Amino acid sequence: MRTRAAVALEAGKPLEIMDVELEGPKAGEVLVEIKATGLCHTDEFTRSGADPEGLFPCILGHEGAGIVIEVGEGVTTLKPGDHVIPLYTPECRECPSCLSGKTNLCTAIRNTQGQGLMPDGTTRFKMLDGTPIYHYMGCSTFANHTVMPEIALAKVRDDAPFDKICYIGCGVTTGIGAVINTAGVEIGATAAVFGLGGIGLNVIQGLRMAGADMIIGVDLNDDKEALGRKFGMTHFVNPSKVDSTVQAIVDLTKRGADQIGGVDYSFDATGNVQVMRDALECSHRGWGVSVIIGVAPAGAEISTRPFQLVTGRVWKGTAFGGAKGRTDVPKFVDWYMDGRIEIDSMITHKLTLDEINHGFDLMHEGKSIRAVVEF
Ligand code: NAD
Ligand code: AHE
Ligand code: ZN
Repeated sequence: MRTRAAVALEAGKPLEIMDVELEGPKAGEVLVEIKATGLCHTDEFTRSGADPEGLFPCILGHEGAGIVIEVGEGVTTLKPGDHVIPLYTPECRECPSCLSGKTNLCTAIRNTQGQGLMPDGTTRFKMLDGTPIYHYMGCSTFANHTVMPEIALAKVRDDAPFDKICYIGCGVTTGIGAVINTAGVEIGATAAVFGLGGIGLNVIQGLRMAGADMIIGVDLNDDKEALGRKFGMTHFVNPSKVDSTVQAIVDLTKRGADQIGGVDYSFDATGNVQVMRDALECSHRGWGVSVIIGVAPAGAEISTRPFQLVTGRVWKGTAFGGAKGRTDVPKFVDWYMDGRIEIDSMITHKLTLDEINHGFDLMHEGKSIRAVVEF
């Protein structure tokens, strides 16, 4: 079939909107009509050329929602008409990682996914001249239709609005999941969140849900302060306005007779490795846990004095908030529909596919939380 897509032809170039050819679903695969997709900073990271796994030409996008149109041979858990959210972290429930119960990082199709291919080693998308187009994060939601493996689709209730629940496909689940699944934040905790964008604000929302007492937001953009406070942030630090961000956070959190200071939990949602170091070092001696969410450019490395870890701080990372997609994503949709999590006010801009490049401009200008393309 022919469908319309925003294609990343080359690193660093704007996406080009064009008709592309899409082959139907093979065995174990599903054809999905994408109804809405968010623009996550990770799409921009790959578009820019900073992603060591970036391949071109490709169809980016991994934060979508849509409807099943057709299922391939052997598909048993989905049928045409089902509402689904694509999963860049699939859940096969059979691989050693899924069976371990210790991680959400299913390994069933990760190798081919990282090569921009379907599990059989081929692509379903082609340009009209026959040039293959790579898939992206196994999703490619910047297309009106896409083909996905059955194990990479979460079936969700059909009364939930696509233009809101698409955000559960990455940002919402990553932010809230980082707090609940990865950090395991407890009532009364203190926390610092670095980067108050589409992910960081969901970390703040997750911290409020978990019952954190003090939630310190950190961002270079002062406009983020009001947004952060709306979702539960209690204190704000702009690193450009203090001598040391770490010291500012330590000073805010000095409690008890020893006056040591430091947060119980910190989160990096910037992708900047110096920020990751600050996030670790502002966590409390003896027990602070610092969670890396941000994705750093090719070649970037983190560093700190080992003494930071010797003295009890723990450095962790999280992908998709540690969530098991087919199991947890339908629950996140229920939470949203029950009014237990906020999404609507985080969708700051709605765009057509033709306007998608404007969505990246808004992201760079710090004007959007999430821009969503509706088909
Ligand atoms: P975003 O562009 O919406 O937000 C980034 C925020 O960080 C902005 O508010 C910006 O002002 C702030 N910022 C940038 N540099 C800063 C600095 N040096 N100090 C303080 N604040 C700074 O991006 P997003 O969509 O929220 O994504 C955030 C990061 O999380 C990206 O690196 C993205 O690739 C990554 N991400 C990771 C996962 C995962 O599963 N691990 C999932 C989604 C996104
Ligand atoms: N390709 C990059 C890594 C990108 C990355 O870490 N992606 C996260 C999801 S970001 C969603 O917005 C992820 O799921 N990582 C686990 C995985 O298996 O990719 C690089 O540096 O190579
Ligand atoms: Zn994302």
